[in-house]
Amino acid sequence: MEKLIITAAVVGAEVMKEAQPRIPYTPEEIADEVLKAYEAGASIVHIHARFDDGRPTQDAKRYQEIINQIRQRCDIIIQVSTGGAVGMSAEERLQSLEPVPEMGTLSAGSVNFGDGVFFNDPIMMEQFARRMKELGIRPEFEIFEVGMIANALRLVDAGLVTGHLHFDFVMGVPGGMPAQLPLLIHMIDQLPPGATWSVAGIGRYELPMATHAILLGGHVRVGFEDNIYYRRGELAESNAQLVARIVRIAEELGRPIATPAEARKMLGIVSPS
Ligand code: KMH
Ligand code: ZN
Repeated sequence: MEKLIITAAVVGAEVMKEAQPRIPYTPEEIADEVLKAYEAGASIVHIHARFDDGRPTQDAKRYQEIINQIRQRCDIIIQVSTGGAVGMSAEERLQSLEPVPEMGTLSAGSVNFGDGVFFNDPIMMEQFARRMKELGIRPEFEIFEVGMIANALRLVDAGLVTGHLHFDFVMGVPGGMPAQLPLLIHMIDQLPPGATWSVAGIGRYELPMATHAILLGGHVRVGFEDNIYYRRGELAESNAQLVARIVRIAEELGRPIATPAEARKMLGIVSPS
């Protein structure tokens, strides 16, 4: 089977230090956490920027600082969030693309998200796809609901996303699709030939969904953005601890781990930023 790409989502927009004291906020904290996840086996890092006090921001300079810090430490593939936090405008969210990272997320539709709505109407999706195409950034489609695969493929049909297609199924967000194996299999069936996919299971669903993905030939995302626990009632020590567990399971199940260079080839990413 294909080598396994592990994405470490080391910091999202929602979890605060009050809930997980080890979540990184500053560029230095984020880059240190990324290095540990890379050393544990992650080949992609998915990042959100935070102010020093933990508030989420999509400020281009802040992303540039984080990218610079990561680049001083390792050659992991850097994927920025264009989702930001619920309630941010498209213009605000698009700023994270300005440092021209290798990858960016492209959320393929609107979805209830906790108590709010994560808004991505067709005009916004086109805007995000167009900007990533202009800058040569490889999108990762974020799929929170089954129908979003068709939304993503509409962008492909319109010529706004070209080249290799990569999908991330986010399963278990309160308001989005549940983390259930039959749903995952149904979604895999909808993908065009040659597309790659990963699963981000939220909370307690992270580990079982990751294990399903390893067995089904997909890829895996883990990290504090999605899950702060190692097991029930026990906070994870680091993002690296969550990555290391996936590496051990994958090795037992016969999936060697992709290096960043190998992942770049698999995802059609031409050159590091
Ligand atoms: N924070 C969520 C509202 C992404 O990174 O692109 C959106 C999100 C998706 O996390
Ligand atoms: Zn995110």
